[in-house]
Amino acid sequence: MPEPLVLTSDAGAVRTLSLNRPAALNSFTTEMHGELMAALDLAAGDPEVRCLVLTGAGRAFCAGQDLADPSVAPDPAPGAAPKDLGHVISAYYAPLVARLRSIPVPVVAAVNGVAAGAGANIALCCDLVVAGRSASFIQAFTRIGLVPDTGGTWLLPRLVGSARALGMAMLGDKLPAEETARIGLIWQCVDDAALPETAAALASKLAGMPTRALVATRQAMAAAQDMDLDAALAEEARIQREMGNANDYREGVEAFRAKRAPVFKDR
Ligand code: T3D
Repeated sequence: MPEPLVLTSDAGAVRTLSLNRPAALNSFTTEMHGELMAALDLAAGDPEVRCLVLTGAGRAFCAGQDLADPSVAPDPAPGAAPKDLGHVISAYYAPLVARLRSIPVPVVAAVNGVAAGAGANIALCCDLVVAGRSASFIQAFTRIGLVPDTGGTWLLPRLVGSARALGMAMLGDKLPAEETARIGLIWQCVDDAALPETAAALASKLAGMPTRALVATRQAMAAAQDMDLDAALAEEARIQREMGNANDYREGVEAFRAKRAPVFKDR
């Protein structure tokens, strides 16, 4: 049996998915895309899973596209036809971003080492990003003549403003995790040794929270970026009406009034 390219482990209601091609810094092949999507679909459909952690096996989080993949890398033969990278993005990376942004549970990225190219933007697509101090983020695209993909053009200016987004994307420099936390690109930078327990604690906390409200918060904040204030206020009213009809709201208020811990169950 070949080694799985995505490892799955459960601890209570938290499922951890680890990208598992450490010799190539967990860079993406089509097979790894397939295994990751299947694992995300399984988690989305499993009512016992209330939070996901995405991380990498070995010393890296993910180095983006596997540049040794012959179906993607340019053929050095003179006159060889160029590969259709648009297809690679539309068939693999765009659906992965859409899945991560719509999955019905919160997602924590535990960035354990370098996150480059699509690997960086996959981490940044997650709801909370926590990184070990030795980790780094590289918008590696321009280094090889490409533009940011995997949601980078949308995410980066929203996370850190267009001046920093353009600097990161055009220069392609390695940003240490500590600096990314300082500029608000990620949620938190912790000592390497503390990363697993920090990510687990964050995920466990999120797993005990009202899942539906967390996911609606992700969606509402993303949608509001393209709205004026009046539209955002109207959207908040629409979503809050939905939340008000859910069991978790009743449970949250009852628990508050009874001075006990709430037990949220909606998903
Ligand atoms: O289809 C398309 O191309 C469109 C989609 C694009 C999406 C993208 O993600 S484009 C960006 C692709 N990624 C990169 O350009 C990053 C390439 N990697 C690096 O720049 C460096 O490896 C790192 C900065 C990430 C880490 O550097 P370092 O010094 O810590 O490690 P290393 O020695 O460079 O790499 C270790 C091994 O991993 C090495 O293999 P070896 O020599 O030990 O057998 C290296 O070749 C391999 N590796 C690292 N990144 C990739 C990779 N192999 C294939 N693809 C990679 N992306």
